[in-house]
Amino acid sequence: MSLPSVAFESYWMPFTANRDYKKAPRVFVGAEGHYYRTADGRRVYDAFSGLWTSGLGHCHPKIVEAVQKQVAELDYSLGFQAGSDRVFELAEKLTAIAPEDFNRVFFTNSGSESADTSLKIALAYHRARGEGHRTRLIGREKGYHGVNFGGMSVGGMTPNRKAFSANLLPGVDHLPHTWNLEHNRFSRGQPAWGDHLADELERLAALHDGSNIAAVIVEPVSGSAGVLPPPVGYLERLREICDRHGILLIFDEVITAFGRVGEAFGAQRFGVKPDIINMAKGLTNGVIPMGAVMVTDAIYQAFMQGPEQAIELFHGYTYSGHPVAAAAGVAALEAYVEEGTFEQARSLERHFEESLHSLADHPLVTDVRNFGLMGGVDLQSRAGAPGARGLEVHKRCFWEEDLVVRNGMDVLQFSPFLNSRPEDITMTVEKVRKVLDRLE
Ligand code: PXG
Ligand code: PLP
Repeated sequence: MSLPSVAFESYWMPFTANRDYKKAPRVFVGAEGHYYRTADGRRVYDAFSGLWTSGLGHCHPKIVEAVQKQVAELDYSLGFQAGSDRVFELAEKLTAIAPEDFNRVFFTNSGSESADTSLKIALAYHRARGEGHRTRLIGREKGYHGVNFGGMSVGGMTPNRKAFSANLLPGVDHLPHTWNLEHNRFSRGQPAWGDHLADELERLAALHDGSNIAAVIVEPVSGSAGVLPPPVGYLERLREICDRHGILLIFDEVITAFGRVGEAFGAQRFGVKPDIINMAKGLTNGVIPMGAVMVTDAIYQAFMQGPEQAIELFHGYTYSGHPVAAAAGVAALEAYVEEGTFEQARSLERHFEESLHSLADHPLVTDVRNFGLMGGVDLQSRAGAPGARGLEVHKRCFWEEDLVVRNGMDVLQFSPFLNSRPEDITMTVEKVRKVLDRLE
C-alpha cells in the first residue's frame, strides 16, 4: 500500500521537527489493540501506548461503542448552567475510585487546561477564605504541566520556556529536580537518595514567608522529563511542609493516574494525599480529549458561599464536560474495573523493571529509571547534537523494527499497555537493543 494521496506541508505539527519529519512521514491510518496500522500497510507495535494515553489498547470495543452511541444521541450539550446526564455519571464514577475526600470534579479538555485550572482554583480558594495574599506558586525543575501560560510557568522544561522567558507568570519559584547520576544512577523504582530536596520548600517558605505561598504543583513521578520517580520519603516531606504552612499540594497525575503506577491514582500508590489532583490522558483512554481537576470537599466548600444564584468560579471551557468525551470516560472507567486493569499493570511491574534494566550494560546507555509501568532510558548524546541520537532510535524502531518508541531528546520513554503480556515487553526491549547495536 502506498502513502495516502495527501500533501504533508499544510499541517504544522506539534512538538515535531517538521522539516525532518516531512522528508519521510510516519503516518498511521488505523489502530487495533496494541498495534497501529501505517500508511504503507505495516502493523507497528505501540510501545508508548499512544502518548501515555491508551493503557487499555487502541479502539477498545466498549469505548468505541459508547462513543458511537453517545454521538448519535446527544452530540453536544451546553455546559454552563446546564449539563448532560453523561457528565454527572462520569463525575460520580470518578470520585468512587478517588482517594478519600476527593468528591468534586471540574472537567477540562487536556492536561494543559487541567494545570491552569488547578492553579486558578488554588488562588481563588485562598482568596475565598480571606487569604488573598497567598499568590506565590511553586513548581519544580524538569516538571511538565503542559504548554499553556500557567502550566508552562510552573513547569521546568527549559526548551518549552525558552522563547517565552519574559512572559512567564510572575511570583513563581521552582524546587530542584531529583535526578542525580552520582547518587541514583540505574536506580530501580524510587531512589533511596534525595528526600532532603523537598526541604527546599521549607527554604522558600522561610524566604517569602509561607503565608504568601498558594500552592505547590508536582508530578508524583515526573514523566516528560524522562521518568524521574520521587526519592523515598520525598512526597511525604512535601506534604508535611505544605501542612505546616497552609500551602495546597497539587499532584499533576496526567500520566500517573488510571493504572500507570498500579492504582487508580499515584496518590494512592504513594500513600500521600494532595489537595488537588489533575488528570487527562487515561481518563478516556485517549479516545476523546478530556481532562479533569478533582478536589477535596474542603476546597469545594470554601467556594460555596454568598448568594446561591451567584456563580462561584468564573472559569470553564466551551467543551468542559463534553458528553461524547464523558461517554468515553464512563466506558473507560468501567473497563478498568471489569478487566482488572490496574491489578494487571501492577503484576507486570517486576518484569518491566528487569527488562528495561537489562539495557544498562549497553555502551550507549547512561541511565535507566522506572516506576510502575513508566520507564526512561538515557542515551549518550551525540557530540554537538543533543536529541539527534534519540530521534534516530525513534525513526529506526519505526522503519526497521515496526515499533513505536518515543524519545524526548536523548531519553527513550516507555509506556507499555497496562494489559501487555510479559512477552510484549521482552520483545520491545529486544528490538530496542538491536537498534542500539546498529547505531554508530
Ligand atoms: N501534565 C502532565 C504531568 C503531563 O504529562 C500535561 C500536563 C499536558 O497535557 P496535554 O493533554 O495538554 O498535552 C502532560 C502531558 C512525553 C509527553 O513525551 C508527555 C506529555 C505531553 C507531551 C509529551 O512524555 N504529557
Ligand atoms: N476565543 C473566543 C473568541 C471565544 O468565543 C471562546 C469561547 O467562547 C474562546 C476563545 C475560548 O474557547 P474554549 O471555551 O473552547 O476554550
